[in-house]
Amino acid sequence: MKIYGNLISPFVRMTMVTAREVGLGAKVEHIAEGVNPTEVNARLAGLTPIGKIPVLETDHGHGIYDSRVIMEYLCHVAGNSTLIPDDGVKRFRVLTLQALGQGLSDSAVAYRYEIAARPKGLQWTDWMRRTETRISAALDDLENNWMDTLADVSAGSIAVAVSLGYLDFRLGDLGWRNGRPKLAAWHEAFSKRDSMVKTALVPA
Ligand SMILES: N[C@@H](CCC(=O)N[C@@H](CS)C(=O)NCC(=O)O)C(=O)O
Repeated sequence: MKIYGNLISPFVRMTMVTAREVGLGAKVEHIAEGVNPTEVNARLAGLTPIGKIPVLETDHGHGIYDSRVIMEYLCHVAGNSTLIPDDGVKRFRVLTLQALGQGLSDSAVAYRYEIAARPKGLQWTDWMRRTETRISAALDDLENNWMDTLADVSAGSIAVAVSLGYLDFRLGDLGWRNGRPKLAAWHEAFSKRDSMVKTALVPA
């Protein structure tokens, strides 16, 4: 199977970390593929009409997206039931933590597009301020309410760890660690996992 997309995309990196965590690192071929929000990527068009990365191409040639579904697919193929637990209470805590981590990346990527891609005269400052408060609220929630669930390696903790790495890479000025010592310490420890080290972003 193949996963298309650049590791700078937090969503792509989440799937590549997951592949390694479930023991499929050697079975997944990573194909670096960039996307531009204003252009169609013809190489991805046959796999996804949405045109976002990541996309997984199965050995049967089917496209699977988005990152949440790819993460679940990788767990399914590997027969792994720890990253997305079966047990009801744990399962929905983990899935909600995953949604929180991915929501953080959604906001951070959109904010980055606003700064780096949108023509200066069209930037929407009220939206940017609202997005900053959304990111801040997500980080506070992680610090105050999720440390117990983050203690387990799961689809949720992967999504959060990768999103925090993306904030470091693209939005370092936000200073996400300030006032969030538990989250900062957790991220430092999680980032030492082999799956994170092998997919780490190298500053340009
Ligand atoms: N919900 C999607 C989001 C994926 C996404 O936003 N990917 C970005 C790169 S980080 C993208 O492909 N952007 C191109 C575009 O918006 O056209 C997922 O979880 O996979």
